[in-house]
Amino acid sequence: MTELTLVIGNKNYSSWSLRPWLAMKHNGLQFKEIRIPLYTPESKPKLHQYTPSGKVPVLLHGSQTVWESLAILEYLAEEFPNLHWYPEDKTAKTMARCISAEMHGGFQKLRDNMPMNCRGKLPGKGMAQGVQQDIDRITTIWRQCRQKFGEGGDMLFGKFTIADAMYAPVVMRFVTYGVELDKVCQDYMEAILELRAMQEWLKAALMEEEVIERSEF
Ligand SMILES: N[C@@H](CCC(=O)N[C@@H](CS)C(=O)NCC(=O)O)C(=O)O
Repeated sequence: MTELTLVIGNKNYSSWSLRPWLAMKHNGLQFKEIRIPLYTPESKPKLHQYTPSGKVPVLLHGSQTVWESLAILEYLAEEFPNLHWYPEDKTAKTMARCISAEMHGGFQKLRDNMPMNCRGKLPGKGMAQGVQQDIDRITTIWRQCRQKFGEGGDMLFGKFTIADAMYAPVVMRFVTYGVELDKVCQDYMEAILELRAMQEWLKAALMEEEVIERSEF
């Protein structure tokens, strides 16, 4: 099999890196990992060695270079169709695609004001104008998915899909900033946190020592 390499940033901070990493680990794909600490004087030249966008994540697969987290996940779903990436049911799959795209392109207030910081314990911080609206929309999505499609497992569509990978960094944000949620959302968050692959990511994140000032309060 052609080797897969995933280039990622700091595990404590890089929310976009977490998405494909989690899906690949959860699906049991073997891959090499290159970690580039972000926002240092050396970061950009190193990133540009691998990707034209100068950002992580980036997947290297034979002669293919794939950047943008959602494009990487879609690429993997095409390359490895025997693994589980999306729900089988067409309505559920369409919903999974829509909410993954909504995450990829949206929730800017939440992303700006509650940066992922796995080590951080910052309850009450980050609740700037507009953040609550993002939280309300995300929790509405989670409740709808769990209620309509969640049978057969603890994930948004029962079994783990790309949509769960896309929302996993939001779970980390809600933990770090102590966002209070209803039971359906709380149970979903706990299920994400208990995933073996998520535990592996968090263990490594907690061992990192780099501090990215722009992601700290
Ligand atoms: N839309 C991109 C976002 C990628 C992104 O912003 N990555 C951040 C890290 S989480 C990055 O590489 N920052 C380094 C930089 O901009 O120098 C994706 O989905 O992959």
